[in-house]
Amino acid sequence: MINSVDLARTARLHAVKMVHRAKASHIGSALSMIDILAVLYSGILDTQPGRDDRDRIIVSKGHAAVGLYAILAETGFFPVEELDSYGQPGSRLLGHVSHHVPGVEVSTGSLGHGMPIACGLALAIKQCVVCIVGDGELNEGTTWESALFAGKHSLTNLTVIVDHNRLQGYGDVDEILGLGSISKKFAQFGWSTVEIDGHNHDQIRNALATNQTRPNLIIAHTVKGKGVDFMEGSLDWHYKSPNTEELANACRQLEAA
Ligand SMILES: Cc1ncc(C[n+]2csc(CCOP(=O)(O)OP(=O)(O)O)c2C)c(N)n1
Ligand SMILES: [Mg+2]
Repeated sequence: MINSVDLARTARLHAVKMVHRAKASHIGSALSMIDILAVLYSGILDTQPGRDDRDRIIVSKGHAAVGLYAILAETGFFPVEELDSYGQPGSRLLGHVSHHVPGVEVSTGSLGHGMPIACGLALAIKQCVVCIVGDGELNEGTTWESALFAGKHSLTNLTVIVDHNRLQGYGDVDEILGLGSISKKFAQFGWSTVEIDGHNHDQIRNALATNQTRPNLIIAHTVKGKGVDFMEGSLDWHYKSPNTEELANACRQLEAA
């Protein structure tokens, strides 16, 4: 079993360096979900590529690709050195999640596609299917068609984790198109729901470990930009890239964590 706390810290450091080097966006989105990914890839699921009976993880919020790439490299899917090529011409590490990268099940980035694919997979196979979606992403109409479908087919091998950081690309999720109670809505569609601290690894593990009798929705309360004080809860870091000084400051904080 990999130590998920160490994995998350290392992945955060890679992620800030990658977006700095590539002058890329979405660091806040990546830092928001890295704890969830670190637990998922710490050995509790069997995600080894090439085996038909592997568990599947779909990161639907594909704009947060640096977080996933850092975790996949650190857990042996491809060499860690390759992370340096992120966003460079010819690299397979593109700005959004690409299935050309070892370990990635589905290319994502156009929001609203991961959940329907996860539902179809969960209907077709017996293994666990876990899908991470953004809270702004829940505004996509496909969310609600998928929720209805999963409830109707009692997809007990399906878990959807909402990265509930309360921000999307241009503002506050509740102000832009409020979701009301996500939990009550999914319960109405036949799901079991649980709310957790999305940065607490024990809570993430426990929310996944339950014996499911229905599709499982985990509402993970998170902080966009988690781990770097000037990025936490700030909309700026959806699109901004850290300059050299900001990178040094971020690395100091993450190394000391
Ligand atoms: C279909 C579609 N519409 C718009 C976008 C542009 N876009 C990229 S990220 C984003 C906000 C996503 O917010 P959220 O799901 O809350 O993710 P977070 O970054 O907060 O984790 C938007 C609107 C997109 N990628 N796909
Ligand atoms: Mg969000």
